[in-house]
Amino acid sequence: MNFETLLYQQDGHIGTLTINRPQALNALNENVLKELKSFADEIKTDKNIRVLIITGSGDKAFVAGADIKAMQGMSPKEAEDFSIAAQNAFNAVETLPFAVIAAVNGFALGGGCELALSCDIILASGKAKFGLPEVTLGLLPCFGGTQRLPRAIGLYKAREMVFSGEFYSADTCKEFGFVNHVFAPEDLLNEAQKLAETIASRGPVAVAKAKQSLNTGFELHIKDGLQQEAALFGELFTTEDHNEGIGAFIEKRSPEFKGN
Ligand code: CO8
Repeated sequence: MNFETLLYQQDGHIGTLTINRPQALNALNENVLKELKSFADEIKTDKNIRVLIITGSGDKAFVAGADIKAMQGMSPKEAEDFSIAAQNAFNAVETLPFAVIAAVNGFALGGGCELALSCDIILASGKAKFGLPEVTLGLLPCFGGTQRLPRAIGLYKAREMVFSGEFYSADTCKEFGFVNHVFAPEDLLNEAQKLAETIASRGPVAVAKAKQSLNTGFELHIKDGLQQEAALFGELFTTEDHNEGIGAFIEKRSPEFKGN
């Protein structure tokens, strides 16, 4: 995979994607969004990948938002299209059929915070800062922030973050409930890798279907969510992995999941 604004490295079942525009604090321009969407479309069928870690290049930023310089002079139609392109890219990340961990190594502002919110698990460095400062620019969060943030932390805290445009520490965001864990900056990637290894050792189809049940079930009436959960559970009984998992437990050994 060859991209201008993204770096990708794969080690066994774990991929690491780095948003790589450090000169602009990894801000998301049209090219990054296009490449992110192509990347997600390309890896979604790769059965070898079990976990993706997303991080930012350099030690200052995860992603400092949409590229403000590129937004200058946009027409209303271009702005709407830009928003839709970003939403499409983030939807593609959110629906990847394996776990995606955001390793937030610095500023996660605007589109950067929204990118993290499209990941399954958010780990942050103690020096990370999160925020949706769009209103400070006379704009609103339009890469999914007004939708994913209240679903993650509730409307009241989301309104405070969106209306104030303030930056929040990683610890505060952990209290708010959308940051899973906060680590010393030098430990962040190792901790992300450790969690990724744990998840990668589990049944990959089970993780994929659990993700589907959690993410799509969250939007459904509980009755329909439960029905979907039961159906997905049934589907797992068509996999070799479920025989391996149950067999390994009975034989008192570690399972070796193949992903089918
Ligand atoms: N876009 C473009 N360039 C950026 C961005 C950005 N979001 N953030 C930083 N940069 C650039 C700076 O311009 C600077 O470049 P240069 O050296 O050429 O001047 C370089 O990165 C380093 O940044 P700073 O010198 O500002 O670094 P500081 O440490 O002083 O400050 C901050 C770091 C606090 C992160 C500061 O850079 C900042 O406030 N950045 C903007 C954060 C922000 O407002 N993000 C939200 C953007 S809006 C958004 O994401 C969604 C809106 C979607 C609308 C789309 C509709 C079309």
